Amino acid sequence: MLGMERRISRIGAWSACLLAGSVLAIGALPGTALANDGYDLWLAPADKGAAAAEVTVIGDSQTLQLAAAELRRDLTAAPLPVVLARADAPELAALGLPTAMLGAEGYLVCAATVAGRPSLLVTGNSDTGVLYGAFAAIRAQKTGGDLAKLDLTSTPKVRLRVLNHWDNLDGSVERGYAGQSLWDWWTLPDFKDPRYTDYARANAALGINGTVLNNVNASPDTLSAAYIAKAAALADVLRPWGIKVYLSARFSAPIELGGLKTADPLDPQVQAWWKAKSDEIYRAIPDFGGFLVKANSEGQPGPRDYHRTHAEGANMLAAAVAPHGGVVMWRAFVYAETDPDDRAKQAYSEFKPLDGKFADNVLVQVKNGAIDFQPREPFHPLFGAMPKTPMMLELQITKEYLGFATHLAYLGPLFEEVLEADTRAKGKGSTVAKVVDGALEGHDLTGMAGVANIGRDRDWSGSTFNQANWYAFGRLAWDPTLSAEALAREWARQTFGDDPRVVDTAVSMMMESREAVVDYTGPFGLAHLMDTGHHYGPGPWVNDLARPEWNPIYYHKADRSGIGFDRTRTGSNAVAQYAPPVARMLADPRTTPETELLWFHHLAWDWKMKSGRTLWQEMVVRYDRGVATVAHMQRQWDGVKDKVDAERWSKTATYLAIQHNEARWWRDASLVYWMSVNGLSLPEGSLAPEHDLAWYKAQRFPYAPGH
Ligand code: GCV
Repeated sequence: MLGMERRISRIGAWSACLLAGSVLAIGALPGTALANDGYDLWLAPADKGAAAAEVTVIGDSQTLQLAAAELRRDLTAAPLPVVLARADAPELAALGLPTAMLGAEGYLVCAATVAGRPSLLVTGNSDTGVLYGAFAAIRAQKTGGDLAKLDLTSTPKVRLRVLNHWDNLDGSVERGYAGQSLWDWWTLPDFKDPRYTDYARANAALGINGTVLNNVNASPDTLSAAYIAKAAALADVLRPWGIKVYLSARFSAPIELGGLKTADPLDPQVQAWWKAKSDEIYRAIPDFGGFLVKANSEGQPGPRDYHRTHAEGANMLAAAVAPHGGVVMWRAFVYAETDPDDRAKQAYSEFKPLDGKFADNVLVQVKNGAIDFQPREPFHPLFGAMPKTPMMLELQITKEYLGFATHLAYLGPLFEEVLEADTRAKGKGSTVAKVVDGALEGHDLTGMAGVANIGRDRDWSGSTFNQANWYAFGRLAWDPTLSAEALAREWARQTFGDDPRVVDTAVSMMMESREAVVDYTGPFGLAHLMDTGHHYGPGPWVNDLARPEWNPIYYHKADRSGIGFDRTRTGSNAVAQYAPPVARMLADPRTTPETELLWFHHLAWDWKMKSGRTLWQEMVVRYDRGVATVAHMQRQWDGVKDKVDAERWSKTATYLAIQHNEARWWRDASLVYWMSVNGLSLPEGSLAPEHDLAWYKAQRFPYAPGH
């Protein structure tokens, strides 16, 4: 096994204004032969040879000037001079533009006569809205839009579009695979690395408007005066780009930092400590967004330590930030050995009864699935189950369970799958997207969080294609109804240029990549089969960890007679946590989607699949398909060697080779283990696993990143 040893190692449909003018030539992206380290992300500068746009700014703000600079650099051959102005500028009054419906952050880009001059107008109700409009115009041009016909109107569907950095104060990043933390806490607040500005630009281009700077497994020191000053320095850099800073708060900080004897949320001294701490933060960061909290999960302190509820804990913090307009994002990722029956049920059991008990400025932040960011999970049953509470969706952009930075896995389809899932909470069409964007229950406070895959690597995300996952998250947070495939195409054009062969190839690879990972790591709803701690590589045999729900055997329950977790009435009855039509569908293996079969059912190895094959035969087919898809991606990438700069092409090719080896490793290790349990042999013609089970069990990865 080669690679392994080496590394033991929407735009609103309404048209706002009429466009006049001639058809434009679209500026081609630069030639692709030169080395490219991927630093530019989706902001590759426009062709230097093309005429830069003439840009006029009406109004005076740093944000408007930044928007103008973006357009001057990256919009080329504009048919009209570009005018940037907030909608309340007197020069726009006579135009009667329908800007009221843009809200606080939306934008409008269209042809208009401004101060007697035909112009391409970029406007919005805030400076940030104008900035988003500028980026939208550039994106439209780079993705083949005709500037002469540009008529863009868009308003974000989700209010808080937030990256969650799991970055520690020592510079390490939990589950980070792109180098050390971007934040150089040591040299902050004095030195503001220019990368902080580039980070802000990249996010603003997508509409991301918040960042939680530190790990949810938070150090209390984050809230010390010294670190508040460092966070304030970052906030100063990010502010002009429309990005607010948030902090993860350790629930026991009043004890560790404040010297109190308790962190009981009902204790007046504790409440006073958090209020004073919040006041202190807001003095340094007047637009501080608020707190993110992981409580009573994986050893973190929380209100349950004091026999208080999550709502009592969250509301205490919410009261501290409310006078300043802050919010609390309270995570529902909770599990403990105290609820042994089914880890997948615990968040619902603890949170559902609290619906209606949270303060107005609290969002409950829920992972896409009930376990933990597995390559495929059914949507979390809390979506649609807490109508009185704003439910924030948490997605993982960093690929903890999908091959770290080395495996190519475009997560757009995973994100789309959960957003499109129908909770049936209020009848058909009650999608997770509608829960999250507030449409289903009329919530105004809405949010989406993505666990960042950003580090100090030159290419930011550890590989070129990983950048697409950051991109897709940001764009979906703006509009959860966008299509994963359209976003892949958008990203590929901005990343690789206009050549249709390269773009089509990249999109094709991306769109098959996630399902490949599902196939080779565990098909049909199998989950949590990875090795311990670092979560890299297979470990379906692991059965000796202290807590039952840490062991893969807890999740697959394979024995001689069958495999899968019975979550129906005869098992944990987790299906009952879903709305009745969904619960009915999932209660019967014949109506459960095959993609989630073993998540909900324990089935015999000879269960007849829709294909006519037995479950065991079909599992082998899927493992093989996963490996074959990676080989297909390799062939496709080989086909564009002459069309992509050598630097990005080679790194991607090498990573695909690693992925191919490791897909084979996952397949072989899994099959050899399943055979040791079920006593079956491989269907005729199947490749025998390369090693015996003992060999796979003996592999150790003490220096795997991100752990
Ligand atoms: C930040 C999983 C990860 C942990 C992570 C946790 C969480 O358990 O392995 O690293 O901790 O999820 O989301 O809090």
